[in-house]
Formats: sequence, structure tokens, C-alpha cells
Amino acid sequence: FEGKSITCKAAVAWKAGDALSIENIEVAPPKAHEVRVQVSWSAVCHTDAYTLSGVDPEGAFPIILGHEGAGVVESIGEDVTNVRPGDHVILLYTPECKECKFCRSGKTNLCSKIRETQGRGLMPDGTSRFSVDGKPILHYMGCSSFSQYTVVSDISLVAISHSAPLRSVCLLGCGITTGFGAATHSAKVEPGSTVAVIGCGCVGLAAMQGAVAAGASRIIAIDINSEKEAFAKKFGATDFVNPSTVDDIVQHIINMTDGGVDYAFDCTGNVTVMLQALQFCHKGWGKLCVIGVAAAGKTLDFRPFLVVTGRHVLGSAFGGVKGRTELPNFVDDYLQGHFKVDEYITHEESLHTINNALEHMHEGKCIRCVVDM
Ligand code: NAD
Ligand code: AHE
Ligand code: ZN
Repeated sequence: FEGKSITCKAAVAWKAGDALSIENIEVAPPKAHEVRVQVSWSAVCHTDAYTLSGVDPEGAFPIILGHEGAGVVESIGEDVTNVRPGDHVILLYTPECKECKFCRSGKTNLCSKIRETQGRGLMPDGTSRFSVDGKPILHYMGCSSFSQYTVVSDISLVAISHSAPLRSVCLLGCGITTGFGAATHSAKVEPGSTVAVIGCGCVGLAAMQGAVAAGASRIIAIDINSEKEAFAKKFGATDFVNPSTVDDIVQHIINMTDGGVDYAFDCTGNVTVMLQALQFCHKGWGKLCVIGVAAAGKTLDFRPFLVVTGRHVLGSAFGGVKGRTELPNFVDDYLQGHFKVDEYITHEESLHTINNALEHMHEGKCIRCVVDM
């Protein structure tokens, strides 16, 4: 277990708002219960841009962002038993230790074992494995997939079938699993339901894919960008509404649905949208599932009468999915042609042009950009 440090390239975020900078970094060998992974492909999620912009309360710099990554295990530290060098893996920003109170509860996928150090950008022992010229660089969400090599906790990755193309299944590390699971696991959409999805990026489209799988009969896609309509229809939306083309989006959706939707999914992170979505949930049973991540200081303020009269507010992280237990099955379903993944990939860049990937996200034609590391 006396591994050597590796020198490789990574996209470093030196400070909030700056472009990512490609640097030669040192990646220290994995310590006990840690795994060093050669990242093959990483996609860019809106949350990476959110943290880079400086509005994440946990965002600290300098940092190596990226949390939608897939690669190959290069080496393992002491006491690692769940993966071996050569294994193909997906990184898990929501780890699964299978031992903590949360993992054992049967009620949540939010593992607590390493959450505190992960939120501070550090490995569980409180230190970093990344450095540039001897200066430590922080980890991100327990993954840091914007590096050619990364070190993660052994509970923050899962081995998958060698047949799965890593270019595609990296998307299961966040966006697709999050949206799909929010519909199937967190909100538990029922057959015949009416569903609204606000925000037709990867997460929103995957929520539609989940709603279709759960048997929803009507799926109303909502986005301020009308270029998203074609994508939404391809992922199962029955209707598309651009809120900027209607007077009052709340009344509009209530009128379309005889009183409101059974389930609404916020995939924007905009708290005004979240409030509107709660207001167009059906009285007595409508559920708002918050997936979008709001900026520091933003709060969701609503009239308690909305919930007194039977509407519910819930939320979802990583779609309520337990990564180590469930992700290999998602991969197998994809390999058998039962689960859309490739359909989300609209753009490709290389590590050297990763800043273009962040730009693409703001274009209507981009759902996910994969980065060849
Ligand atoms: P994205 O940028 O690809 O898509 C967002 C979509 O929302 C875009 O199509 C945009 O046009 C639309 N939009 C923005 N503002 C809107 C508004 N006011 N009304 C209607 N539509 C609007 O983002 P993504 O990667 O799909 O992520 C979506 C959100 O989910 C982000 O907030 C992200 O941080 C969050 N997220 C949360 C989790 C989780 O586990 N909870 C996981 C992944 C992403
Ligand atoms: N750090 C932020 C919150 C960011 C956040 O909510 N992250 C989501 C995942 S977004 C993936 O693209 C999440 O899973 N949260 C649960 C958790 O434990 O972080 C803040 O507000 O401090
Ligand atoms: Zn994400």
C-alpha cells in the first residue's frame, strides 16, 4: 500500500466566478478506506456551475469541481474490500456506508458517515489528496471528477459492469439518477397521475422519464426556454408551457388540470418557481418535490394554508437512490435497452476545453455535455 503520487492534469477553480484553469496537479496515493480512480469521462451538472458562481454556502476555493464521473480504479488503500484495481466505477456524491443511522433507517439515501468533511472539501481524515506546487486544493462533493485522477472514500463509488460505456454512464452519477429517482423513489408518482416538471434540463427530463416509468398519464413540461419543448416531448411530456407566454402560470396550470397537479417537480432551483409549483399542486393531495438547488440566502416562503389544505412539500437528493445498492441495476437496465441514458448527451468536450462545457449549459440546445478526461 505504499503508492506513489501521480502527476496529472485537472481543471482547478481558483476562485468563485473565474474560468476553470487546467493545471498539473499532484494526486497523493489513497489512504486506508480510500480509492484512487482514473476518471475517464465526466459530465457537467448545473450544480458545478452553481458552486463555481460563488452562491453555494459550502463552496470554498481553490477546488476541483465535478461530480458526474466514471472511470477505472487505479489503486486502493488499506482495508478497501468493495473494489479492486481495474474495476469500472461511477463516483457517488451521495455515498452509502450501509452502517450509519441514515443508511440503516430504510427511510433515506442520505448517508451521514463522511458528510461533514465532504462539505468542507476534505477527505474523511480532514486532509486533501490534491496539490499544486505544494499548495492543497479542495475536493468537491466527495468526487472531484474534473481531474484525470481523483481520490475518493471507498463508500463514494460503486463498481459497475465492464460492458457499460463510461462516456454514457457517468451521467448516472448525478443528473439522470436524480430526476428519475425523485419521481420513482422520493415522490413515488402513481399510475394515472398528472405531473408537472419545471426546468427541462437533464434533471427535469429524467424526472419525466421517471414519471413515465411510474405510469403517469399526463406530464406537463414547463421551461422559460422554448427550445426545450422538443426534448421534453421526446422524454414523455404530453404538454409544454413556456411561462413567459401566459399571464399567470399558476392559474394556467390549475385550469389545464381541473384544479392542479398530483405531483410537481422543481428542477430550476428558483424559489419563486417552487412557490408557484406548490400553488398549482392539487388541494388535498398534491405534492411538490424540490430538486433544484437554491442560492445562499434564498428561502421558500409560503402561506401555511397551502399545506393545511393538504398539499405536501418534500425534497430529493440524488433521487433518493442508494448508490452502491441500486446503481449497478440502473446500469444493467440501460445495457438491456430499458433505460434512456445516451439520449441526454448533446455535447462533448475535452478536459482542455472544459470551460466550453460550462458555456453550453446555458444554451437551449444542451442537455448534458460529456468531457473526455
Ligand atoms: P440545467 O441548467 O441543465 O437545466 C435547468 C433548466 O431550467 C433549463 O432548461 C432552464 O431553461 C430552466 N429554467 C431556469 N429557470 C427557469 C424558470 N424560472 N422557469 C422555468 N424554467 C427555468 O440544470 P440541471 O443540471 O438539469 O439541474 C437542475 C437543477 O437541479 C439545478 O438547480 C441543480 O443544481 C439541481 N440539482 C439537484 C440535485 C439534487 O440531488 N437535489 C441533483 C442535480 C442537480
Ligand atoms: N451545498 C449546498 C447544497 C447543495 C445541494 O443541495 N446539493 C444536493 C446535490 S446537487 C447535485 O447536483 C444534495 O444532494 N444535497 C444533500 C447534501 O447532503 O448535500 C448548500 O446549500 O450548502
Ligand atoms: Zn449534479
